[in-house]
Amino acid sequence: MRQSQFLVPTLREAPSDAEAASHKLLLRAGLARQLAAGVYTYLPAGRRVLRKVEKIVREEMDAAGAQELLMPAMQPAELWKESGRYKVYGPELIRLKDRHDREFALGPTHEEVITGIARSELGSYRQLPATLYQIQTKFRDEKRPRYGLLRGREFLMKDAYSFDADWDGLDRSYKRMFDAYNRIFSRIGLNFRAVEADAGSIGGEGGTHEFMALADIGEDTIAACDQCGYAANLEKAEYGAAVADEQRLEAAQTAKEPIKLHTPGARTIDELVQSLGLDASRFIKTLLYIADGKPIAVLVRGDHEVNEIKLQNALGAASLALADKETVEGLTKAETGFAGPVELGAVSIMADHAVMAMTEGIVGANETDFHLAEVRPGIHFIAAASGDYRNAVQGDDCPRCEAGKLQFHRGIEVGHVFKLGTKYSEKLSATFIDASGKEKPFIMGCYGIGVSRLLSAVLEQHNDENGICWPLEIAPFGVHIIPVSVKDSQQMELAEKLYEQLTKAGIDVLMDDRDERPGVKFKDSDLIGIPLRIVIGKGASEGIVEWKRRLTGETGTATVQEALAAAIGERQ
Ligand code: 9G3
Repeated sequence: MRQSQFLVPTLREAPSDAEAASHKLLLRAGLARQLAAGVYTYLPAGRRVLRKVEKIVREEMDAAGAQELLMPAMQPAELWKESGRYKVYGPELIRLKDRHDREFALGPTHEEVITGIARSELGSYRQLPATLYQIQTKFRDEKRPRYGLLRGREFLMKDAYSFDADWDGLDRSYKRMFDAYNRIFSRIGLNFRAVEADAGSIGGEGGTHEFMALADIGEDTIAACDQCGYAANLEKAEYGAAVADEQRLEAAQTAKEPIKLHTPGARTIDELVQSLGLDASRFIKTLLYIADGKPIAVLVRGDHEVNEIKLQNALGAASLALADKETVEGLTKAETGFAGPVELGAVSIMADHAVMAMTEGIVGANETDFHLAEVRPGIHFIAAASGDYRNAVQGDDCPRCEAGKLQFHRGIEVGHVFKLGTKYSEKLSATFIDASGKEKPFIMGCYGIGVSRLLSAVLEQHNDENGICWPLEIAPFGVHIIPVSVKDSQQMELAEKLYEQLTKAGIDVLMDDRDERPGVKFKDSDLIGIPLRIVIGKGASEGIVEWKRRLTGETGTATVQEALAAAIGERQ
């Protein structure tokens, strides 16, 4: 490709509203342009990268035995009403009416559509297992689209769906997809972790993993063990259970009455730490929630935070929210900030393991401006349940191995695999006839990769102060040929010869044949980030060229033959 004809409009500066590094590079390197909030045009260089990502995805999906199909973006509302999700999703689901006033949704995902296809086309167990996938545009009307392609409203997703006759089959399909994901992200050159995750709204019975690209801009927090392979989204991350120390047990025998402390205006842990000069871990926080309409008191240690996803899963509650001010004052007979578990009346108490492992703690006195000290869990209050209701913290013991400690990382979710079970096949009565002639619901799994988000995740991880450093496998071009002076016929002759031979060898080449100052060409080349640059300059008369590796900055001179061999040797 000749750069004088190639549309790759580079920018000196990114627009001020672009905050994330990947968003700035997306625009500055001429990869994409915003059409509307969260809606992007992929310019030729960006499209080339996407196609290479898709190629890798297809190769690994096909190798894993999945079959590619393509489903519509326009989905009849009936299917979503049948699955019960039409009313579950609010403004995020883009709805429209056709000319006959029939209701449609622009597909944010395709569980309903694919289950409908299985229902009518996969009638017999002989056709199972079947895994079908597509690479297709998704629509989700995000309230706050941001960071370029990281959170868009129209984006490219590979979504796959597996259909098995039984759970063992699903486990096999899930593992095949899981392994394919590892190969895809490794080939793309991403620094990623597969983490245990919470199934969230999609539900499903059997577990789920997220594939996280490590990046500070990532919205998710990962807790990963520094010794073994354990890694989980913080939503779900467990930790080595705190053990009730021995002295706590015998101390329980000598329990005295709690001591009342006057703590005027000290409502938060920080204020209490300030006024009493004690570490946050000496306190017990009491948070009042309403779960499915019922008040509950949740206790966590002062230096911990409640994990509402774990709490909601533990309760099996459909709805969970913090109680409002009036409710708290009604239940505790005190202003907010003084709630405690001692004589709290009919409210059931759920205490995190770490609280039950405390010998004694300081709690709200259920009296404005007062707290109670030397409160003994299990003596001065009884917990209806104790469990893992808190977020793991850095340095927690690993839940899987003895020696490891949990370290936190930020991550961008680029993949998500789910065991759905019969959640959709039952709702849509999608069944097959099993070997004994009985009708059975499919056991399903679903597997997504954010293809366009992946492009931005790679940009977040592969850049430096001069621009992008594309991994070779997905770079828009493999080699960037730069003649220093297009007016010099010797240089251009050599450049053309090199261009022709590299192209013939099947390498994507961009030739900067623009009549621009060398400095401008080199700056653009660093920004666009093509892995190998070959400069044709003064040495052209002796057939000598200069090369530079974008990632390492390593440079050298070589004959044309050597340059050819080097470029072809590491072919994309
Ligand atoms: C909706 C809207 C947004 C959504 C969904 C439905 C996320 C929705 C979860 C999934 C699960 C998997 C197949 C590929 C992998 C992910 N956001 N999810 O179901 F109506 Cl507006 O999409 N789907």
